[in-house]
Amino acid sequence: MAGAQHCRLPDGSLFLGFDCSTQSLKATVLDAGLTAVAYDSVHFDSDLPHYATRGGVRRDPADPARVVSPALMWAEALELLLHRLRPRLDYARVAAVSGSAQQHGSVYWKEGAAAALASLDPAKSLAPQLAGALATPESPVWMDSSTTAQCREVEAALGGALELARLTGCRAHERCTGPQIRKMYQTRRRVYDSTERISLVSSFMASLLIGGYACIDETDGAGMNLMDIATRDLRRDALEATAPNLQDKIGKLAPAHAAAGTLSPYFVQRFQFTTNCIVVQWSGDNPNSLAGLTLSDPGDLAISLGTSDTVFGITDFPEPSLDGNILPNPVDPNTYMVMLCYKNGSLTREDVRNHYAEGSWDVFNKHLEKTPPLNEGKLGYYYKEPEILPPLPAGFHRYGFDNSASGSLDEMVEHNIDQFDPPSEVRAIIEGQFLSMRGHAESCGLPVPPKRIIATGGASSNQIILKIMASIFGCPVYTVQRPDSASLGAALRAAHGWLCNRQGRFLPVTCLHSGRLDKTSLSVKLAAPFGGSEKDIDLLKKYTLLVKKRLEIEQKLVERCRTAT
Ligand code: XUL
Repeated sequence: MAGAQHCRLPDGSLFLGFDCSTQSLKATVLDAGLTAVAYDSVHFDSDLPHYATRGGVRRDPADPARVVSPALMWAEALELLLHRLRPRLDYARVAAVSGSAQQHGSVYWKEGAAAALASLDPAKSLAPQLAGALATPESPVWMDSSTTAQCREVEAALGGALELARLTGCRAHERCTGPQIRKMYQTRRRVYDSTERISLVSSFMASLLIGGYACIDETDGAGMNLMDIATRDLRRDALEATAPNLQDKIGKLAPAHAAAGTLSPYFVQRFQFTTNCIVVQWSGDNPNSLAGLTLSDPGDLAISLGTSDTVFGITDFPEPSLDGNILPNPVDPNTYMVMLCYKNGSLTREDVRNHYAEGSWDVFNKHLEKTPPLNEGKLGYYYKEPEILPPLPAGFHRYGFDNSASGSLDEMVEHNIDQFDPPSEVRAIIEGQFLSMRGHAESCGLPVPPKRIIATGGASSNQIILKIMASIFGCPVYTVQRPDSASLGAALRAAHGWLCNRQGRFLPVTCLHSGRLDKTSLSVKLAAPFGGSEKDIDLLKKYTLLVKKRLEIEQKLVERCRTAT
């Protein structure tokens, strides 16, 4: 057992966690008692307008499936955020820094970049010094869906989609880094050949902080289709199926709790950190959320409502599936996280709000309140972006049922509807998203009904949405004190990594808060109970039927799309 003494963080120390998400860079600072003492953010579109992003990304007008972000924007945001926090934060007290980043995105460092990273001048701004260090200024990000051909090639080379999922944790999805790298190799050979190192967004940010190439961590590494999910080493067959000479460009992988290095002289001198401040491996945003939500029981389900919506839980025995992604747990090397990812999250909810609720969340909520559960048999599929789960092109599909109250799946016959009345549109997107999550969570082995859901992300502050979630999943819904669990998780991981580094061995993350979680900023609170009355159970049964119907229709849409292409 880890003695309490081993688990103590030094009095007065601080732990800084970043989250480089699609639309912003955020930071949360925890003190030694795990209380959040500072928070700030940089919004890419509005704070850094010279990068001309919308929602943090740029779309190629000639090919809307291609979605990229300028990597230098993330570097500039890092520096700006450190300036913003400075008046409230004594950087000399920061013992460790870690971070979270959108998963899958890839940054291509040009030959000679390692030297540029190691010799940054603290008298000058960061981003301009790195302008010449990238083989391409634009990084493909997780929203990119332009690599279908490469996905099929990688799957075919490794024995098919399910076999690839068994070997690497997930089938080839367009956003996965391996297929993205393959496309770079096939279509921009010069960029690929002049690349000395490929970072994920997470390891790119860690590299900036240590002034040298940081390893990709094993958890975010699982989103590449290149790592063996059992051994956590790069797979030679997957590397060869992706692009030549790839192993050296990816480098070694490291556990998420490991130290990537110490903070580089650039940050020490520019912001007065101490020279022994360590940088703990950065990881993906979903794994960091898992840490920030303190998920520890396989009966817990987390739902993150952000730019992407994700659903995840912990398992000891991961089952490969075509729907879900399997990743090593970032704070427990013995367990895994299983995750579903939807591309149509907050931006699509906002789109429906703009069209059917006068652009106002108040009106959106009123619509939710005045429409009955089950939406009088109206079911909607809203894909503003090409969807990942199920793989479908952009488009909205609406159905009504001739016999929705019959209680039998066969008797529920759907018919197309062009448009619902505005309140029903609003209920249809919210119910539809949760019905889909419930159905797909079940099919990849996540607990349904869960013991409890912990909700996070922007929309988790909406009580009415959480009530609907509780009714559809049949369990209570909890929230954390702040919706940004990813940067909170990163700050917690900074503390965890610091402790493991200090002790020279792995210690369970729970030893940081054992018996006193309620007194920390990581505590959860009940936001929407599940009543369990006869009425609630009856409604749950009806939702159960609707989940099946929804997946059945979804399958038909996928088939129709497959035969059309
Ligand atoms: C997960 C995924 C998204 C991004 C969003 O596989 O692609 O959730 O991590 O930042």
